[in-house]
Amino acid sequence: MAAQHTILLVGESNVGKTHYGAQFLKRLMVKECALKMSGAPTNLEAFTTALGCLTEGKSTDHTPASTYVESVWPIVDAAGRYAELVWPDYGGEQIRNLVTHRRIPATWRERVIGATDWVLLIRLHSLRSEDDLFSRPLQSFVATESQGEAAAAYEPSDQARIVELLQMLLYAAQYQLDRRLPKPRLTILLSCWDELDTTELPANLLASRLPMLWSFVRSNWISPAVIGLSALERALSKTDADQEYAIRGPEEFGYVILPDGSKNTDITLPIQRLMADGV
Ligand SMILES: Nc1nc2c(ncn2[C@@H]2O[C@H](COP(=O)(O)OP(=O)(O)OP(=O)(O)O)[C@@H](O)[C@H]2O)c(=O)[nH]1
Ligand SMILES: [Mg+2]
Repeated sequence: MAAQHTILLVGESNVGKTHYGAQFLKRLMVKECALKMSGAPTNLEAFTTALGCLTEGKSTDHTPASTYVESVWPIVDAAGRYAELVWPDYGGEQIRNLVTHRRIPATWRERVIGATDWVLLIRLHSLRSEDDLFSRPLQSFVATESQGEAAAAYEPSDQARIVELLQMLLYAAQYQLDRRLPKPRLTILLSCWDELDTTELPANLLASRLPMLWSFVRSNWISPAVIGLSALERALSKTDADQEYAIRGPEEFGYVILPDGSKNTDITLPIQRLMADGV
């Protein structure tokens, strides 16, 4: 029986889920990459608009909040391992709502339980870097508390929200947290890497920018992978076509920064690694 890799692709709105899906699919269809399409993919509608826009050198729209679709891509890796990759596309608000409403709808619970691998997309550039006890004098915290309204206005920091999200997903899937988890494997993709303008290793950057999240991840997973992802390589506009894109084709753009810091234009590698490690 073919291994089924159902990816729990988790990312809030605007992190790059749709563009990564479309670029990944395009690579599978036309390019030399570690993974090859080995049959007819189904349910491509989710990505056809995005593919059309990218071919013209434009970026595509935000996915409607209520949309949830899964596309199934039969793939083989270089060693001949076959898998069905189940790749979702959905409006990222659904992820934000899990945490805000502190409730996991049955549909999402099933997805969490059914997933073989978790891939979390984080766009560091659009996260707020918070003041905390280490960057602000203690008095300022006392001052806020005494204002009385602080409790009502309280909003968790971005990294606290992501930790909360992971805790909710782990709880929904009923994983025991008394020891570190080998499965589901966790891959963190730092998306839109081109915006960050850094030469740091992905894991080091995550550790320095979101230390609490990194500490949570490391204490709960045996070998989390942190990979930089630039699915587009550069910012695209929705209206002004990027000529180079249109001429060379979107598959000529995009790269990943692997955990050891090496850059590779094969954006299918984060998923190829999951297949190589076995199910
Ligand atoms: N610079 C840069 N921008 C990117 C990259 N990938 C995506 N973007 C931009 O980031 C924005 C969000 O990308 P989407 O793929 O629509 O994000 P999403 O996660 O699908 O968002 P929702 O559909 O709202 O859940 C778009 O304006 C993209 O053009 C990248 O690799 N580099
Ligand atoms: Mg989208």
